[in-house]
Amino acid sequence: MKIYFAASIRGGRDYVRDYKAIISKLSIYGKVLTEHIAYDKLDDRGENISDTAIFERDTGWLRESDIIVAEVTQPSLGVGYEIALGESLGKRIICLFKQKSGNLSAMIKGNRKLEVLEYTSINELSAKLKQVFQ
Ligand code: 6IA
Repeated sequence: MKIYFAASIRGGRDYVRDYKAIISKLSIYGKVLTEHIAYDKLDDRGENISDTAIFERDTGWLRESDIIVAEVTQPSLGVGYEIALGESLGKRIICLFKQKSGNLSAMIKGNRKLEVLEYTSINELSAKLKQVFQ
């Protein structure tokens, strides 16, 4: 099972600790193609990669993934784009939204093709992910 995990990068990094915990939970069920999303300092990786290369690489991984899990609490243009691309490719898409963090966009909440899982803690989310993957 190849899992494409999407989460905010330039949209803001307020929830990076949650991203880390979510990736660790997802790893139980398959190979997370995008583990770098949880790196504390993406800019310090020393990786000399252009935005074009990031786009080509990430959309390539998205195409080869079996499922997309998008953390949508922090609004991100890139994550929104990845969700729409995944939908157009017919992928199963799970959106994770941390409750009490504002109101989720109607473009996500209102799309019946997306599965939205709301959570307040990683333990709670962990149980919900178990149901998704089993
Ligand atoms: O608009 P955002 O930056 O918040 O979009 C985040 C989403 O786009 C993530 O789900 C990623 O899959 C993808 N993405 C955007 N920027 C990067 C990135 N930058 N690396 C990997 N994926 C990305 C790294 C910059 C670093 C080498 C300096």
